Amino acid sequence: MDDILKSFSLEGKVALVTGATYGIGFEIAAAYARAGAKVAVNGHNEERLEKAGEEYRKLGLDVKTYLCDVTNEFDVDEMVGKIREDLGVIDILVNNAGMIKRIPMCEMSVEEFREVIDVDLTAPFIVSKAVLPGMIEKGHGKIINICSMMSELGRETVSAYAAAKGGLKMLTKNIASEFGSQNIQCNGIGPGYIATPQTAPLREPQPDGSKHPFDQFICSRTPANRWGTTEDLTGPAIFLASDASNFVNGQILYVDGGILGYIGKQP
Ligand code: NAP
Ligand code: GCO
Repeated sequence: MDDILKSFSLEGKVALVTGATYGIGFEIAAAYARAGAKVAVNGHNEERLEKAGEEYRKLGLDVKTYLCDVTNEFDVDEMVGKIREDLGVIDILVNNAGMIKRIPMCEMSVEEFREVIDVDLTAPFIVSKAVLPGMIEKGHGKIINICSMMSELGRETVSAYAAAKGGLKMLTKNIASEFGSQNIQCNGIGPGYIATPQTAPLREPQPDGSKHPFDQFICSRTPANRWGTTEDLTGPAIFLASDASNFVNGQILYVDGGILGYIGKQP
């Protein structure tokens, strides 16, 4: 029994979580620190990163913060080098940093489309490329890409986001294919609709105090009948970072309260 539980431990592992100043990234980084990992927390806004550092300290968690825009290859390489000096070679990477633009496709400029692709798809390529040599050297590694319902489903107004998250699913499978023989596992987590700042505009109550129509829509599409919490993602994130998942590779683990398995409420 003890051995089984030990296989879920992250004791002594070095983890980098991108975009961990709040939301899903913050919760995963905190969970990794609690599970024994030495955690590098990334963000691209100095003020928010400092504030997040204080939040982690208040929780009694000893993490190190790294300011870097993950779309900039030069800065990412520098950050990964700095983490190596401070904490050691990275064992676990979570590509979590992300953004969304909700704009009808014909009104979206190509610059806006490219910006979303850059953060949500190109950045995971850049950061994975920067950590892979260390993982190969060390003889093992875990890369976890934060995908989405939009890795499988479309919806009005999120063309760039869906294109990026669909691409991220395939980047996940490709990293698994290319580096699996070197004992590196790359998997994705596909969160359902999770209550974070990213989804706050979809949950704001109406002026008359009633639920936002999108909020009602999501609850009705989710067999669990609620939004997910950031805590709902921590168990799966620990599993995919730990030795307990050493033969799991190229998979997307959907943590969605059942959305993808559900045809929808009968009328
Ligand atoms: P969020 O609340 O908007 O947080 C996004 C994080 O990414 C922040 O820490 C932000 O930090 C960081 N970030 C954005 N651009 C960055 C950049 N260029 N370089 C470094 N950091 C950057 O989002 P969330 O809801 O927690 O989502 C986290 C991830 O899960 C995203 O990839 C998102 O697409 C995905 N996801 C979310 C949901 C959901 O329902 N919430 C569902 C499925 C998937 P700073 O702005 O402080 O730098
Ligand atoms: C939206 C949402 C999403 C979710 C998430 C679903 O506008 O539809 O913001 O796309 O955040 O990615 O898994």
